[in-house]
Amino acid sequence: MSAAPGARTIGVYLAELLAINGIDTVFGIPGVHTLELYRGLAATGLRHVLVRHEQGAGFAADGYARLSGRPAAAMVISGPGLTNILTAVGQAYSDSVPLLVIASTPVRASLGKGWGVLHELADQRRVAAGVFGSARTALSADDVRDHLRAALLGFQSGRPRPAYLEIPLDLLAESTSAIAHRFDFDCALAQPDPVLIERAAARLHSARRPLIIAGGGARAAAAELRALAERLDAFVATSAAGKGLLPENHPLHLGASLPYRETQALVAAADVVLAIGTELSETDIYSGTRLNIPGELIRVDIDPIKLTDQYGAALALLADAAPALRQLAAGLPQRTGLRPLGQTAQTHRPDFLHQADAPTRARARALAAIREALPPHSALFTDMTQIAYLGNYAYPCEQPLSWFHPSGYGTLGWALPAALGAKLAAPTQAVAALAGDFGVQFSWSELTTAVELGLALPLIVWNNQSLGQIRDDMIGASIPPTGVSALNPDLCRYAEACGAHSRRVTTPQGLTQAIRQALGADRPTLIEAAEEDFLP
Ligand SMILES: Cc1ncc(C[n+]2csc(CCOP(=O)(O)OP(=O)(O)O)c2C)c(N)n1
Ligand SMILES: [Mg+2]
Repeated sequence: MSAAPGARTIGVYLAELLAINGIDTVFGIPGVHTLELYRGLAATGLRHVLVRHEQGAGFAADGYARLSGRPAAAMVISGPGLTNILTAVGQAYSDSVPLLVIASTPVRASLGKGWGVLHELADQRRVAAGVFGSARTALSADDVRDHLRAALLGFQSGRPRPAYLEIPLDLLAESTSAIAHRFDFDCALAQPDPVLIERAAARLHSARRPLIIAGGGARAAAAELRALAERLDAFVATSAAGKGLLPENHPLHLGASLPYRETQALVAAADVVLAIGTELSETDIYSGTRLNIPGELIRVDIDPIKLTDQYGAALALLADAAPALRQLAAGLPQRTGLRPLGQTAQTHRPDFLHQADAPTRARARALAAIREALPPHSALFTDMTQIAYLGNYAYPCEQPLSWFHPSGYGTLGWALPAALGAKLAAPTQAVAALAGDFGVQFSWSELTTAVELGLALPLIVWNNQSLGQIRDDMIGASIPPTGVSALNPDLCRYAEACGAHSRRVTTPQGLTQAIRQALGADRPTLIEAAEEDFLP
């Protein structure tokens, strides 16, 4: 019997749908359960990046999407492929990243039966549903199309969250004559209500000490934010995800300084606070307590949940940041003279070096050396390490998308694979990674992936020979330091064994120079900087 015209497997159809709908890169590791997905990748010519662990696939797709704004996909096998990628999904969820994960499942007949088939989970979709923003199972070719449509368009129609699609492996091998189409979708995010805009503008206009807090949700609205702040003459503080929304030296910019008491005092003294595209979460404040906002709180967010959370807003605008900021500014006359005592934000900036201990000064010197080496239009991906916690505030940024940190979920091992994915998305841009000596080992098998791809990627490792933050926390809590020092392998020799370049630097100048050289190299370079060498 001859096949129907246009017949090919559902696995091929799925790849066609991805390609025609703008996915150009898929990170993954194939297995016997995903063979039919790989038939599709081969048929469409979609770029596949073989990583060394599924967590690396998720982190890389995350970095790709964060820097480019375009969703990327990861493909994993049933069972362990899915569970391995879940940490990366948790990170993407908390930082609102459009990450698409496609997984196989065992054959339909076995699902939920507990037969013990290869890669079996008792309920795979439920495992995913607890971590992803959405989790769907396709049971037909039409399901594949509809679920992919929902996942990809969902990234545009609201707050992006990672999306999961699973397809039984026997379905992937079935034939279909369905034709892959582009999902037509013209969608504007929620526009603010004009009556509420007017009320919010009136409140901001009459405020004596207005203050703006902006987060990652305002990433695409830097110009609008600046215009409104200047119109109001209001100080702006950002979360770490909002770094660079205003140029570092703008006279109204307090920087990403919410965790510091100087800025918290200004927030407490403000009579109206406008919080825009920010969760105001524990990891934005990082001082163990809730931000004290006694003034009137106006919130702008595309996620309705944020408008009714623990920071009850007096006035809530369910809206995309850019139009809300634009319309607020349009309703306001130019105000001046509202700044406390007529001073610029610089005079209120937390002075993180004042009375800082020697290790903090060492980290500040290294951060300055990294900043010196990277051009303004560059992207630094950072891990959970003390130098990055300082950099969340102290690393100066002139534009958004310069500094990236695994803020909410806070997982170790994110920086290197995320930078790898970002470099693939923006090959001509300077991209670098910064990790601690312990965290880098979580995912440094992806260094070989970067070598294979010939990526000019500096991987800066801040070596304090310990799980430094946890050690300091234990000491601070009078707990005898336990489990906080580990034997490191020779970091540079490890990099060389992977086929990467390596450098050990001992001065800020050496660090700057090594990063510059690494940015022009034919492959990644691990640059080791020991904290003890940078002490003042
Ligand atoms: C997956 C995961 N496990 C554990 C932790 C807890 N944790 C946070 S920082 C840290 C120490 C990391 O050490 P290192 O990478 O050397 O950075 P340092 O604090 O020394 O700068 C640990 C274990 C975490 N954030 N993520
Ligand atoms: Mg360390």
